[in-house]
Amino acid sequence: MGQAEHITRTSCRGCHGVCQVLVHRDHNGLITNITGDAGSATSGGYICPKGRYAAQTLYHPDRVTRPMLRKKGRGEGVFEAISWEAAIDLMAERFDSIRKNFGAEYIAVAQGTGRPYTEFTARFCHALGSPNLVGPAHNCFIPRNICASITLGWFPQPDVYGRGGAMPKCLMIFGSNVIESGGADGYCGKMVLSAFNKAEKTIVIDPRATASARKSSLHLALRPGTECALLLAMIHTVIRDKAYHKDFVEQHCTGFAALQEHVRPFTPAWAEAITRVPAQDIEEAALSFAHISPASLIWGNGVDESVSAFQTARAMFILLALCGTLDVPGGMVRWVPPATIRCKSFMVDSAVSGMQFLPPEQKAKVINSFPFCPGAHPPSFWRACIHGQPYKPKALWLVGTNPILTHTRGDIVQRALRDHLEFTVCSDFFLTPTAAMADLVLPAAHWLEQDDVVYFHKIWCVLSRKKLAQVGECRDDRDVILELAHKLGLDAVFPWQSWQDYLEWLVEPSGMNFADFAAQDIVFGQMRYKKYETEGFPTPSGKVELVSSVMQGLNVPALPVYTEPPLSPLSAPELAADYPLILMTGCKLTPFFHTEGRNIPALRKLHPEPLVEMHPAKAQELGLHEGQRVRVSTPYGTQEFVLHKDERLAPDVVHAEHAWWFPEQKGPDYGCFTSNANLLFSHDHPEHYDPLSGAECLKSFLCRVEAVYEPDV
Ligand SMILES: Nc1nc2c(c(=O)[nH]1)N[C@H]1C(S)=C(S)[C@@H](COP(=O)(O)OP(=O)(O)OC[C@H]3O[C@@H](n4cnc5c(=O)[nH]c(N)nc54)[C@H](O)[C@@H]3O)O[C@H]1N2
Ligand SMILES: Nc1nc2c(c(=O)[nH]1)N[C@H]1C(S)=C(S)[C@@H](COP(=O)(O)OP(=O)(O)OC[C@H]3O[C@@H](n4cnc5c(=O)[nH]c(N)nc54)[C@H](O)[C@@H]3O)O[C@H]1N2
Ligand code: SF4
Ligand SMILES: [Mo]
Repeated sequence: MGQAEHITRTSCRGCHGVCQVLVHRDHNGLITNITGDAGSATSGGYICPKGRYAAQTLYHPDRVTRPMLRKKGRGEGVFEAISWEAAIDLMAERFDSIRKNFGAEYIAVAQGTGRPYTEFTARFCHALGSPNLVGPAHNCFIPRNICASITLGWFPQPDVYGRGGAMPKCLMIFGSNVIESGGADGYCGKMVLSAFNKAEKTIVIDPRATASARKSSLHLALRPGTECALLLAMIHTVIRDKAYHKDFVEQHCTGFAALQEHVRPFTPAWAEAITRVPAQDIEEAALSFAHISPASLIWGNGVDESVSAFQTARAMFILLALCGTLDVPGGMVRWVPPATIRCKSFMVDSAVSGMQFLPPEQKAKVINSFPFCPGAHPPSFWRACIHGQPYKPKALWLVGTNPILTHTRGDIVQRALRDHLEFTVCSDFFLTPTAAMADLVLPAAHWLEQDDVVYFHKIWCVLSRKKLAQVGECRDDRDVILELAHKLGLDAVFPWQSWQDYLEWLVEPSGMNFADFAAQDIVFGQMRYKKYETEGFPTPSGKVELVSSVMQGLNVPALPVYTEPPLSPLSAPELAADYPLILMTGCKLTPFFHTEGRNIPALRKLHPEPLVEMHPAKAQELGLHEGQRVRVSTPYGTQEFVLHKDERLAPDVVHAEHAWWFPEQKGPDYGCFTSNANLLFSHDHPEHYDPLSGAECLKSFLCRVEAVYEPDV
């Protein structure tokens, strides 16, 4: 390898991607190193292992580099390389025929977490006329987003950058571990840590004593799944002690009297019995959040993956409103995006998702019975593929997702893909367990191979991304979507000729072309605070709806109520006798992004095996030792993990990692059914879902842990 001759500033997309990084290339253009960018306003020089070793994914020998068509049975692993033209022609022909003969709802598009392609996958699905966009959103972030839109009309974000001249004085981290995992939801762990270190009061609400919990002023180690009860008691306290912001509540909220009445029974003592958090700690957290201003909040999957997910989010937004922290510097703000770059995030402008192009009669055909679940409800969708209720989808395009591992019941997902769907396409970097089932596999471009206007989540600034490499025939997902959309006659929704053409259109109002924009690297929005004083809140009443009129209209509880997890020591004591441990799954791991990274040597070395974490005292009681193979069982499945003692947990709470597969093992399964935390859950019990968002209780279940018998020879 020659000496590094070029260093280019770009932005990483190894996770939700907020870090600006420096990519070092040698004189042959080969990427030799990736480092943090100390001058970055979004990441301050941070880089995590996923970013640092990104070129190991880019240049990986197992990467899919050409479109591949299945030649033998599904999952037999025999593919033939075909041209892009043939691949796109085949998709256009199959999608068109299904659309004409059966209806567009029979074609579904599946996508993963927030990734570069998301604004175009949704748009393509809706343009085609299908409501069946399938993704992990019901368990992640989007219920909070939808809840925000009905409660206050926009999604408040923590103002942890200090650009408005104030940093949060009180910072609450609630069911999020972004400081350790590296980045999430548009926030870099380092920037959150720096705000955390500067705050006068820090409150961490997490069943585990995470790094931030250990450093916090107050750690509430609640029982998993009881967040809503905790929040109801915090609201009770703030109202009881008249600690709420009276002017804000009087001028900008509806329903205060009803709320006051509603929370009267939810005392800190009531919540202590449910959450295990001492009543005085609940009071201290509530009063600190109300009195130490500005107060800000980082929250995460700890609140999403529960049967109370939507009501928890409602309670949280109510607390934010009562504490008067909305849209103040250092509080929970509505970012102002750069005015001269066209919007590219459907989180900011729902029109980007193309939902307006979906006819109402098609919208009604969505496979989803939950009022606030976006797109298709994945468990319902996979079951529909097999049982045909309400109908049997025929085609599926999976773009950047590995649902055999990341959705519950990968066995059902695999059956749907292998035995039921008529035509499946998977766009990915690798032949994952999911891609191995597909009829057609498309080689996706990696972020190092993409030019982009980086907008998703980072709505206080927009970043640039630059194409710095090209491996084989890998191609930007969005460019593929554009070509296919044009073949299917969807030009009105996709008026851009090519990806490059779209990028030029996005930056056009700024007077720059894409090259100028890319050279500038970052464009800031002009932040203004307290915009509600002149604009109100974009809800039906124009105010923050403490009592939600939208929920009243749907005849669902319009003030937050707590639901006990369906499998818990309180709700199912008989079951708990056999399954005495509370199971949390899928807390994010620094070296991996969900299923990604298991085949990257530098990352796998950092975390070689699938772990289940347990308190040392409990391990001792069960006679289990560090590094031992153990079975984790629920009433719905048994999977194997390696035991890791972890003092951060309560003695009756365990954590099993998610998304484990073993690319070094034999396909098509690559060991994906051995240590798959998502095989421990069930699909067919309605009470296992949040009735409002369809969220699943991935962080509050019951299990037992036993040694795997290993014969002594
Ligand atoms: N039990 C349990 N399960 C969970 C969770 C949990 O906490 N517990 N967390 C859930 C959450 S929060 C989420 S968001 C989901 C995530 O679920 P998914 O988004 O399905 O995550 P991945 O499995 O990483 O799937 C990504 C796949 O896309 C490929 N890929 C990456 N980038 C691109 C790209 O730009 N284009 C294309 N075409 N392919 C790409 C990767 O190689 C990988 O195979 O998992 C959920 N699953
Ligand atoms: N390195 C890395 N970074 C990632 C990802 C990744 O896979 N790897 N995934 C990305 C994605 S898609 C997402 S959605 C985000 C998610 O990132 P986070 O929101 O941080 O989600 P988790 O790590 O799943 O859980 C966060 C914390 O919630 C706690 N928790 C568990 N159960 C409960 C509970 O019942 N109540 C409460 N209050 N807390 C609980 C856990 O102990 C954990 O510390 O991370 C993103 N960033
Ligand atoms: S935290 Fe995310 S964006 Fe930052 S370097 Fe790591 S993978 Fe890249
Ligand atoms: Mo997520």
